[in-house]
Amino acid sequence: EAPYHSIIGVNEHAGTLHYQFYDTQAPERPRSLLIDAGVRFRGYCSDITRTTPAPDERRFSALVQGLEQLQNRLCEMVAPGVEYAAIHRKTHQGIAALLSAAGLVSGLDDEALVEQGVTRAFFPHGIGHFLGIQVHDVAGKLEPSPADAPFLRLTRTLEEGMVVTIEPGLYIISSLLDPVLNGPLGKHFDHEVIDDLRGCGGIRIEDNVVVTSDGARNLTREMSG
Ligand SMILES: [Mn+2]
Repeated sequence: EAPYHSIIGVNEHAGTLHYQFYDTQAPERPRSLLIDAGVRFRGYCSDITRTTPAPDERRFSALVQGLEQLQNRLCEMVAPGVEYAAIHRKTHQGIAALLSAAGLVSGLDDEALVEQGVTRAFFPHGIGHFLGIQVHDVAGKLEPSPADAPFLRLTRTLEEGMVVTIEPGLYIISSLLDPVLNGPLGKHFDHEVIDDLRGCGGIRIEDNVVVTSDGARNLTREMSG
């Protein structure tokens, strides 16, 4: 009853958003595990992601924890009358703060990290999508995606009864990150730390949230206690 093929990535594969090549050997040193999976129930889909660091991955664990705190704050933003794109923008600000707090970047303020496209190199997809009888339910896009969020599938103002995913991510994807690391902003990054994190791939944390009359219910967290 899975509504889509589960994405299960170990180590550097955790940073591949939708991959199709599978290793048949377990890695010598497990560092991270990302599971993006769901179930279909009475015709409706769920779409949940969790990332688990290996116990000895202190730096990666701290990043997972930081992203989880951000994800909780983003879920709390869900309410009727809120523009979904505003939650997406908040994500970029939060990731900027996290990159600095974790020591990956220094000497650039949060605003610059967003404006210069640094946060987009770490978080290249949208904050989420509608969820319903399809996993990426039709969003009835009334407007095109905003210029600063071209991959955002949903651009509507939230209304009671809508169900959305909130799924911030933070990935070490060489094809996106290396141009930034080797560009004019490169001196602001801790290359050694980032190189080490490549082996952990990335983080995504995704919950399913329903808009209520005065706020939201996080269906995923309710079920996981
Ligand atoms: Mn999703």
